[in-house]
Amino acid sequence: MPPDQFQELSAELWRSAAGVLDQNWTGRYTVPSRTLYPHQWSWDTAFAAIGLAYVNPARAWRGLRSLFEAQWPDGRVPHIVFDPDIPEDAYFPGPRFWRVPAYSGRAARGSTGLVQPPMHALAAWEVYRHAAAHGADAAQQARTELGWLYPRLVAQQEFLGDRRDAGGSGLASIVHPWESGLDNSPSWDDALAAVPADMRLLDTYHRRDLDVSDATHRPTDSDHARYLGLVESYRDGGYSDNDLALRHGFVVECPGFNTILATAELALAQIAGVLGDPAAHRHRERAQGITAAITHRLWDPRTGFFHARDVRSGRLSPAHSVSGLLPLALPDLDRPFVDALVAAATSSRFGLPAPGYDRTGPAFDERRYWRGPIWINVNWLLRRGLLVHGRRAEADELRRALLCLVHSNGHYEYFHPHDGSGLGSPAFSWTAALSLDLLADSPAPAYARVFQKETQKT
Ligand code: 2M8
Repeated sequence: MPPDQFQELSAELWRSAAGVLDQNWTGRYTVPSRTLYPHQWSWDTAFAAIGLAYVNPARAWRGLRSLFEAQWPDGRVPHIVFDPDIPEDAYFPGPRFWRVPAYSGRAARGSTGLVQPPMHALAAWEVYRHAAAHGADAAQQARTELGWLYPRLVAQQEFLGDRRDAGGSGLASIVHPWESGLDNSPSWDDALAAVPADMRLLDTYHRRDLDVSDATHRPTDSDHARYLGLVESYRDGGYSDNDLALRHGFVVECPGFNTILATAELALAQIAGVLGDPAAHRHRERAQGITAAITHRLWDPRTGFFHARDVRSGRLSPAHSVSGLLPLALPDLDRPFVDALVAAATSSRFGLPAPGYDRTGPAFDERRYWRGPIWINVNWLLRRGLLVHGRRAEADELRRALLCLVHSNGHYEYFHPHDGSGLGSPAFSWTAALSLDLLADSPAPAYARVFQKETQKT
């Protein structure tokens, strides 16, 4: 595309992306989508903040604060925080199903008891980093908000690194596919096969998602029954993480989730530096430890790829999912792994922008979400990974492809892996937010460069 045409595309996309974020702002946080997801979602809030950093940093901070106000005393940050003004039947499973006590005093909102990938430290760092461009008051606010968030972000990491280390391997386990953020990925199929699908749950409860979206895009009824059964089991055990591998039906180490856990430690190292907390080196060491555990536990030398591990059976999932490409975002990943991931990302299995799952795999489904379509957030993480490892040309190409995809098709939740047409919700916040960051062409993350320099020194 000629440069002036790309400039025009950029200006249009900037306006429409800012418009989507505006439209999805509730006054306290950004909803992922007005139609399908009318509450506050955890990692969506982080992605929204990364885009709001350019157009409205005060909203970015407000959203993060609003989410962390619902943090549990044990440090977990809930995957959904419910809006008490939204009717119970607007989203299922709603607060009545989860039966979680509200933890935030007078402003209390109910929540789920699950988590999502801890993207928030990285988001907070990004918002902080851009604050000075908005003037002295914004810079001052950024410093204050960072100070408020830091201990809460540390508590979130400690919950995941400690309470959720069900395999004793130094990795956090997820206890539900919803915790991965890649909900319906074929990566969970093997582990889910051992979970009974109690179809009676679907007679008792109404699937609200099917009222507002196409059933061929959403999880099947039997998968949904398994999801509900897993929530009931975790809920009825008081959301306790004791003896998870013995008591709970789904305990899995996901490469994408743990990559984000490690990058959060790197962002915390940067934040600690700004706040004068001497713990910065401990965060870096934790990131190194998680990186080592990912390569030790989740790499399969036979496939040359990272796979999810079922902690209960000990088996690696055979699926090649985009989450297996995400360790590319780890600055401390050894060169042979980096080369293998770049080769996989550009191979016929994926191709950039990468679909959520192997194009040649038996479970590939062009429309069903997380089983084939292209998502902007995981590709945004892949671009960062390419930048972290100095793959500038591939990163630039991916950036342009993502921007053209969104510009031609709209700010959809996900995109058809062949023709790029928009699927799912049409005005989706993280697609808009990350488009703003891609347009701004943010360079390789500062934490990665510092981290690389320091490890070279030692
Ligand atoms: C999707 O997940 C929710 C459950 O959390 C759903 O399907 O109802 C996923 O794409 C997840 O990653 C995302 O955070 C959420 C809201 O956008 O939607």
